[in-house]
Amino acid sequence: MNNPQFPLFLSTAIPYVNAAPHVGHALELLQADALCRHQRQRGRDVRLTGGTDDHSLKNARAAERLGIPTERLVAEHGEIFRRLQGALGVELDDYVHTSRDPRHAPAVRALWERCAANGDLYSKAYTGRYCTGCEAFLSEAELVDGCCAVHREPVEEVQETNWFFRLSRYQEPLLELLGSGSLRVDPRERYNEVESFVRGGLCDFSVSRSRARARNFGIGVPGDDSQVIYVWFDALANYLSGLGFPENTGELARYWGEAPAAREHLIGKDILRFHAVYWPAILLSAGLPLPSAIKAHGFVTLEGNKIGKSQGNAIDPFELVERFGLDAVRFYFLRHVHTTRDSDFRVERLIEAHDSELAGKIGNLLQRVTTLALRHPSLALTPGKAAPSSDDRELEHAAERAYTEVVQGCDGFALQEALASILELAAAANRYADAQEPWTLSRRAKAAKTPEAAGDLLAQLGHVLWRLCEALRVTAILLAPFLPGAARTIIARLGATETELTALARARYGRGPRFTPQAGAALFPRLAQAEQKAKPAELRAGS
Ligand code: ME8
Repeated sequence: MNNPQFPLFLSTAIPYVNAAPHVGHALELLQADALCRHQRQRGRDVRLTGGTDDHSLKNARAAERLGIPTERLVAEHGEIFRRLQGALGVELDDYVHTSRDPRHAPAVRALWERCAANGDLYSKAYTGRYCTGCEAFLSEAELVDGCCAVHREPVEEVQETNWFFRLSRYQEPLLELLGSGSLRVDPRERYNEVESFVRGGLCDFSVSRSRARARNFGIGVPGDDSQVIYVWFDALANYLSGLGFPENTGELARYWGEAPAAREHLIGKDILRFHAVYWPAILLSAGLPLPSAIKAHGFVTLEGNKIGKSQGNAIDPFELVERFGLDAVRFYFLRHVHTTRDSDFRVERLIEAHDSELAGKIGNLLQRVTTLALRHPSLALTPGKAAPSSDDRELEHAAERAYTEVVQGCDGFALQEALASILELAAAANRYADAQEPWTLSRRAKAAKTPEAAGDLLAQLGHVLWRLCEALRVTAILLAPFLPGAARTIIARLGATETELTALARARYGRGPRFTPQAGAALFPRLAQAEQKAKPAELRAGS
């Protein structure tokens, strides 16, 4: 349901806070932020949410290792996760810390009670193999030499009486939802994975744990004080608790009610089953509306291995922003980390991409155009009266193509392609400048012998510069969801107003205002040179 008339609820996953955030968490926030900003440019009412997943065993164990109360660990780490959005220039509308937000526990209990009332919860004695990394029991088929295939750690045998959720009841309804497209899963390969998992038969799963195993940290099972609610049942409910469930709030009705709205979860591919199978089944049981789409991104890897909090290979996103600046970091993760496939993190690539693509194609063009325009302060930048030349038309087509492809890239969850199209527009503008040689027009106009000759050359120069400013204006609007700061700078340097950036419809070539270019520092100062001065040894080692 991608109708811009309907509100869009988009959530990020809520991370465990057993250690500091890494670039995988940054990737997810950046993708969500870019998607939401793009939708807002299309006039959409969007709510973007995040939070922290506090009641996990791994949080409790991390606190034990540090010798501090779990409450303190989740509060301290939770604040670091919360700060990450600001550092990345991400704007979330809501943030739920599951152990501290007063809205959360009542929502989890209400959800539980609805499932219980529907006859889907029952208690049984059970023996299973639990992976704390996944926070899930694993089947025999999911183990490799007794270890979790993802975390490569031995699983623990657990014998307990737990509450179970009757997932087995929901195989047919889930297949129907998936097959009909009411529950979309992107990309296609992830859809296939979910579909074949559901088709293979669904087993009931444990939705509680003993208080002892949970280190007494969690939300109590209603009516059974010996158990706390399983961390995934608890965490998934954050999507509702932030909207005020079970209270009948306006926000709940707007974003998660019966009225048409898109309800989308952006997650990593490792937690697909929880979102595309368990969560819809819980909602079906509770008689609540379902998500309409699950978008699964790939992993950021280091030398082929998933970057993880406890893998010893974490890369600190705060440090990256500090060292390379926000534009470079946002650009790298949205353009050079594939949206849905795994991508290896390489700092050399980040530097090179910033310098050759952002600085080389967009920054350089902006500098050339504004500098030249400022040499002729009284020159009006206006499109000429003559019919557009074939070069003019080519540039216009490049702008139209970029517009279409940005929309396709965002709708198709291929953000790297949207950004590639914007760069292609900048490349077309550079080709146009090279062909029209406005600097030669400027020189010849200044050296012209007669006012008429100078006038013709200046009119031609005004026309070429207007076309280049227009291409930069369209570039800025299309770029705004990805690099909001850089987009604002481009618009300011063109002497246009920031409201240009608020509506995607403004990104049609030819609708530009009167430009009055302004002087300013280089938009994307080259990183390679700065790095060579700051950290020569490190750069050499990596290059
Ligand atoms: O799974 N690359 O928390 P989490 C890309 N609490 N994304 C990555 C990544 C990487 N290397 N590592 C992690 C949880 N992520 C649960 C979520 S939601 C109700 C509960 C992504 O801290 C991961 O795929 O392990 C997930 O989407 C998010 O970061 C939080 O992961």
